[in-house]
Amino acid sequence: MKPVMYAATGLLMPALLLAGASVTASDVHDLPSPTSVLEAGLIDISGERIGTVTIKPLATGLSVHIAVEGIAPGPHGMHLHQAGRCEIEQSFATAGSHLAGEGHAHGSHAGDLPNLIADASGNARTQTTVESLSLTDIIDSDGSALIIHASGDDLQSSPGGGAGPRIACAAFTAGNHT
Ligand SMILES: [Cu+2]
Ligand SMILES: [Zn+2]
Repeated sequence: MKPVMYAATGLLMPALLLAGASVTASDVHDLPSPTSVLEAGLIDISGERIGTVTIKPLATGLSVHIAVEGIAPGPHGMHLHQAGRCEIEQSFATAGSHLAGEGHAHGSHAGDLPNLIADASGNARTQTTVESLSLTDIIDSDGSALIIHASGDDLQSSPGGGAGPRIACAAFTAGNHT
Protein backbone atom coordinates (compact mmCIF):
# COMPACT_ATOMS: atom_id res chain seq x y z
CA MET A 1 0.00 0.00 0.00
CA LYS A 2 1.26 3.44 -0.83
CA PRO A 3 1.29 6.03 1.95
CA VAL A 4 -1.13 8.86 1.23
CA MET A 5 -0.51 12.49 2.13
CA TYR A 6 -3.70 13.38 3.96
CA ALA A 7 -2.19 16.40 5.69
CA ALA A 8 -2.01 18.51 2.56
CA THR A 9 -5.56 17.59 1.57
CA GLY A 10 -6.87 18.51 4.99
CA LEU A 11 -5.21 21.89 4.80
CA LEU A 12 -6.52 22.90 1.40
CA MET A 13 -10.04 21.59 1.69
CA PRO A 14 -11.62 24.45 3.70
CA ALA A 15 -10.16 27.06 1.38
CA LEU A 16 -11.50 25.22 -1.65
CA LEU A 17 -14.89 24.92 -0.01
CA LEU A 18 -14.90 28.65 0.65
CA ALA A 19 -14.23 29.30 -3.00
CA GLY A 20 -17.35 27.33 -3.95
CA ALA A 21 -20.46 29.28 -4.85
CA SER A 22 -22.75 27.10 -2.75
CA VAL A 23 -21.08 27.89 0.58
CA THR A 24 -23.11 30.31 2.69
CA ALA A 25 -22.04 32.32 5.71
CA SER A 26 -23.70 29.86 8.09
CA ASP A 27 -21.86 26.95 6.46
CA VAL A 28 -18.56 28.63 7.24
CA HIS A 29 -19.16 28.13 10.96
CA ASP A 30 -19.62 24.42 10.34
CA LEU A 31 -16.23 23.94 8.72
CA PRO A 32 -13.74 22.05 10.87
CA SER A 33 -11.88 24.90 12.55
CA PRO A 34 -8.53 23.12 13.12
CA THR A 35 -7.79 23.03 9.41
CA SER A 36 -9.05 26.52 8.61
CA VAL A 37 -6.96 28.57 11.04
CA LEU A 38 -3.33 29.54 10.56
CA GLU A 39 -1.20 30.52 13.53
CA ALA A 40 2.42 31.63 13.60
CA GLY A 41 4.77 33.01 16.24
CA LEU A 42 6.08 36.56 15.86
CA ILE A 43 9.83 36.79 16.37
CA ASP A 44 11.92 39.90 16.84
CA ILE A 45 15.22 40.66 15.15
CA SER A 46 17.14 38.59 17.74
CA GLY A 47 14.90 35.57 17.15
CA GLU A 48 13.01 35.98 20.42
CA ARG A 49 9.31 35.14 20.32
CA ILE A 50 7.30 38.27 21.15
CA GLY A 51 3.80 37.45 19.97
CA THR A 52 1.37 35.50 17.84
CA VAL A 53 -0.50 36.08 14.58
CA THR A 54 -3.65 34.13 13.80
CA ILE A 55 -5.36 34.14 10.40
CA LYS A 56 -8.90 32.85 9.90
CA PRO A 57 -10.90 32.65 6.68
CA LEU A 58 -14.10 34.68 6.39
CA ALA A 59 -16.85 34.20 3.80
CA THR A 60 -14.97 36.92 1.90
CA GLY A 61 -11.39 37.58 2.88
CA LEU A 62 -9.45 36.95 6.05
CA SER A 63 -9.51 37.95 9.68
CA VAL A 64 -6.01 38.66 11.00
CA HIS A 65 -5.41 38.81 14.74
CA ILE A 66 -2.13 40.17 16.09
CA ALA A 67 -0.87 40.01 19.69
CA VAL A 68 2.58 41.35 20.46
CA GLU A 69 4.54 42.48 23.52
CA GLY A 70 7.59 44.58 24.21
CA ILE A 71 7.86 46.79 21.14
CA ALA A 72 8.18 50.57 21.19
CA PRO A 73 4.98 52.44 22.16
CA GLY A 74 3.12 54.13 19.31
CA PRO A 75 2.32 53.32 15.69
CA HIS A 76 4.06 50.62 13.67
CA GLY A 77 3.62 49.88 9.97
CA MET A 78 2.34 46.35 9.39
CA HIS A 79 2.01 44.34 6.18
CA LEU A 80 1.62 40.88 4.76
CA HIS A 81 4.79 40.24 2.77
CA GLN A 82 5.34 37.91 -0.17
CA ALA A 83 7.37 35.03 1.29
CA GLY A 84 7.07 33.01 4.48
CA ARG A 85 10.68 33.55 5.52
CA CYS A 86 11.72 35.24 8.77
CA GLU A 87 15.51 35.09 8.61
CA ILE A 88 17.04 37.21 11.35
CA GLU A 89 20.46 37.16 9.63
CA GLN A 90 18.81 38.97 6.70
CA SER A 91 16.89 41.41 8.94
CA PHE A 92 13.71 39.78 7.53
CA ALA A 93 14.51 41.13 4.04
CA THR A 94 13.96 37.70 2.46
CA ALA A 95 10.24 37.97 3.24
CA GLY A 96 10.18 40.17 0.12
CA SER A 97 7.88 43.09 -0.58
CA HIS A 98 4.20 43.57 0.20
CA LEU A 99 1.61 41.09 -1.06
CA ALA A 100 0.30 43.18 -3.92
CA GLY A 101 -2.95 41.64 -5.12
CA GLU A 102 -4.45 44.07 -7.61
CA GLY A 103 -2.85 47.08 -5.95
CA HIS A 104 0.01 48.71 -7.83
CA ALA A 105 1.05 51.42 -5.39
CA HIS A 106 1.85 51.28 -1.70
CA GLY A 107 -1.31 52.05 0.23
CA SER A 108 -3.42 49.94 -2.14
CA HIS A 109 -1.54 46.63 -1.85
CA ALA A 110 -3.65 43.75 -0.60
CA GLY A 111 -1.08 43.19 2.14
CA ASP A 112 -1.09 46.78 3.43
CA LEU A 113 -2.59 46.60 6.92
CA PRO A 114 -3.54 49.44 9.27
CA ASN A 115 -0.82 50.68 11.62
CA LEU A 116 -0.42 48.62 14.75
CA ILE A 117 -0.62 50.88 17.80
CA ALA A 118 1.39 49.72 20.81
CA ASP A 119 0.34 51.03 24.22
CA ALA A 120 2.63 52.80 26.71
CA SER A 121 3.98 49.40 27.81
CA GLY A 122 4.77 48.41 24.23
CA ASN A 123 1.96 45.87 23.94
CA ALA A 124 -0.63 45.59 21.21
CA ARG A 125 -3.54 43.29 20.53
CA THR A 126 -5.71 43.94 17.51
CA GLN A 127 -7.77 42.39 14.74
CA THR A 128 -8.11 43.52 11.15
CA THR A 129 -9.94 42.25 8.09
CA VAL A 130 -8.28 41.75 4.70
CA GLU A 131 -11.01 41.52 2.09
CA SER A 132 -9.03 40.76 -1.06
CA LEU A 133 -6.93 37.79 0.10
CA SER A 134 -7.77 34.16 0.84
CA LEU A 135 -5.97 31.44 2.78
CA THR A 136 -4.55 30.11 -0.48
CA ASP A 137 -2.88 33.49 -1.10
CA ILE A 138 -1.22 33.25 2.33
CA ILE A 139 0.00 29.66 2.02
CA ASP A 140 0.94 29.72 -1.65
CA SER A 141 4.12 27.96 -2.81
CA ASP A 142 6.50 30.21 -0.87
CA GLY A 143 4.15 31.15 1.95
CA SER A 144 3.72 34.67 3.33
CA ALA A 145 4.90 36.68 6.33
CA LEU A 146 3.33 39.30 8.56
CA ILE A 147 5.91 41.96 9.32
CA ILE A 148 5.84 44.77 11.88
CA HIS A 149 8.03 47.83 11.25
CA ALA A 150 9.84 50.20 13.60
CA SER A 151 7.77 53.30 12.75
CA GLY A 152 4.34 54.31 11.56
CA ASP A 153 3.36 53.84 7.91
CA ASP A 154 1.77 56.78 6.05
CA LEU A 155 0.20 54.21 3.64
CA GLN A 156 1.12 56.50 0.72
CA SER A 157 4.79 56.99 0.03
CA SER A 158 6.71 54.24 -1.78
CA PRO A 159 7.99 51.73 -1.16
CA GLY A 160 7.14 51.28 2.51
CA GLY A 161 5.35 54.38 3.72
CA GLY A 162 8.32 55.50 5.82
CA ALA A 163 7.81 52.65 8.28
CA GLY A 164 11.51 51.91 8.59
CA PRO A 165 13.25 48.66 9.53
CA ARG A 166 11.44 45.34 9.98
CA ILE A 167 11.33 44.59 13.72
CA ALA A 168 9.12 41.51 13.93
CA CYS A 169 8.11 38.70 11.58
CA ALA A 170 5.65 35.81 11.57
CA ALA A 171 6.04 33.21 8.80
CA PHE A 172 3.08 31.36 7.30
CA THR A 173 3.78 28.25 5.27
CA ALA A 174 1.80 25.14 4.44
CA GLY A 175 3.53 23.43 7.34
CA ASN A 176 2.40 25.61 10.25
CA HIS A 177 -1.35 25.48 10.14
CA THR A 178 -2.99 24.38 13.40
CU1 LIG B 1 6.16 45.53 5.80
ZN1 LIG C 1 2.39 48.28 0.38
